[in-house]
Amino acid sequence: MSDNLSVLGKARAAYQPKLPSSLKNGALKVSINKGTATESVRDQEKIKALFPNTYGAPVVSFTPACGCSCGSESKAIRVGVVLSGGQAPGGHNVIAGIFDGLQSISKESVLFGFLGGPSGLENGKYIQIDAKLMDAYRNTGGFDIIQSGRTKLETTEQFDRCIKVANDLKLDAITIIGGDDSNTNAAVLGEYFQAKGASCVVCGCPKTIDGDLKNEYIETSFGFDTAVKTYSELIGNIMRDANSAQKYWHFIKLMGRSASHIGLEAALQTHPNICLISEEVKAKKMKLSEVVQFVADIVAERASQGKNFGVALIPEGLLEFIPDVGVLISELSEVLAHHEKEVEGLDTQAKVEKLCGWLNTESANVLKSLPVGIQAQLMLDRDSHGNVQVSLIETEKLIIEMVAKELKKRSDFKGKFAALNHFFGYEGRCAAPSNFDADYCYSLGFAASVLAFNKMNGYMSSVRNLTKGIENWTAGGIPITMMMNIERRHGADKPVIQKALVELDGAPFKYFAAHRDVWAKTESYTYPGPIQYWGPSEVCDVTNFTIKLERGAM
Ligand code: FBP
Repeated sequence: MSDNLSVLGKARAAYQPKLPSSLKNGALKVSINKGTATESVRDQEKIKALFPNTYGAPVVSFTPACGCSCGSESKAIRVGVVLSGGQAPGGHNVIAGIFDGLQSISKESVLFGFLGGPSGLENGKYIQIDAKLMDAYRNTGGFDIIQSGRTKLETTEQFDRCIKVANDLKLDAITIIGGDDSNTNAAVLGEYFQAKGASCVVCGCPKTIDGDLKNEYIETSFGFDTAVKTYSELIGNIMRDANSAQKYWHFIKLMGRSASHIGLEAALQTHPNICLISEEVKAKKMKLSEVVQFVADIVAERASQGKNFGVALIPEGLLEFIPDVGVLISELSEVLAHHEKEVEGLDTQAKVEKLCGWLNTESANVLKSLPVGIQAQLMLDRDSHGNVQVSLIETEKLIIEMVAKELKKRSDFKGKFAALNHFFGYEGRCAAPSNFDADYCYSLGFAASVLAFNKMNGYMSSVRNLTKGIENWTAGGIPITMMMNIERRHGADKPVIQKALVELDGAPFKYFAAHRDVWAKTESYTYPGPIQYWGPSEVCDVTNFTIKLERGAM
């Protein structure tokens, strides 16, 4: 056992995650049931042309095989695992699930962990994960067992290097544990491997605290549950402080690069006075000034009741969803991709001047209207997948600044507006997984070992029926191409997994919308407290509002 485990960590290490019945008897005792051929969610012809070998594969579900002693041990298999993208609670348990699944196939099976994300795979940097190492990380948060990274695998040179590594290590399968971009990587790599006749298959596993990698078959991405519970604990603590001192407004930016699932779930758990939902802002075509008016109205209304305090939740991706700012960001991404060298080394003001020459007039005006700090943040390098790095944009400060200005203009505003800003993101990504995430991740990993053993190329591990009790969870695999569409990235059309944004006609948003006016005016705050790992099941095994409302379980 690792020396750096706390008292809680040591006790937690002994937790045995639960498995759905189809996986309980080991990876060999699984029957694979195939559905019919599938299609991608959009752009079918284009995706089919890009994935001629893996497109159209059926959804598969696992059921328990016969209980006799046949198939109790098989030939050992060799698997490599990659942790990719942002950390999410439960990653170590996915690896534990793969490890135990491989052991159930043969005690001689080998699991390699590629170091530092996809670059470890490309460059052949790996360690062998043995039982001792695995035991030191069971039920812990973080990705530190092999670390993570955001390298995008996209060139044939990179793919060929991956094939060489897979061949050198005699791998039967590679499992990429990641979000939408990383699983896109998995699908592209799997397609290339098959086209080149490589015997190794590539599978994926749905990770991201953002909660935006979900669909009919992927009910939630792992890590969302724990991360939001962690943020909600902190938000609840801040609410109690706000309600005790009654002198500050707290503006809290919450992670979630695009979708507002984290903000929405945190709102359902804590009942803030304000929670902006990016998808609604976009649907209502609200300008930045209108968003500011909306927030200022609530601040003013509370002040008129003598309440110069409150809590507002701001989704990290908000700016991209405000139509005029969103257009500016995508134009900027395009322009920066094509004129990188020309603006290199310039200071913010000079850069803005130069870039405005290539932007449309409206976008140029929006850029010029923003504070210098935000301008600089919007022009920062995109990540390797072409996304603007929203965690580096201080939207919460921008909103505070603009609301303060707006209130100053209002002659009837007699209150005080003292605002503090917070950003909760990295605080939640490596928390010790909740019981739900510990079990879910372990099951996803175990299911991934079944996909690997059965050579199911281009599949994502899937565990469903998550609100029905683990005995009713169903495991299987989903062809990744089924989730894809074509999007503009780095100034080019690319196949990517379609992000699941907050649905405004979905049950979680409707519940929020039905309550937010009361929450705005009152202190209906709820204080979720810390995640509980032991105790009554209704306290420690609860999932979250989003999945329960989406699945009709409350
Ligand atoms: P993934 O999509 O890779 O899971 O990462 C999500 C996320 O946590 C976002 O919420 C956040 O915007 C981003 O990662 C931050 O990235 P980085 O860790 O590179 O700063």
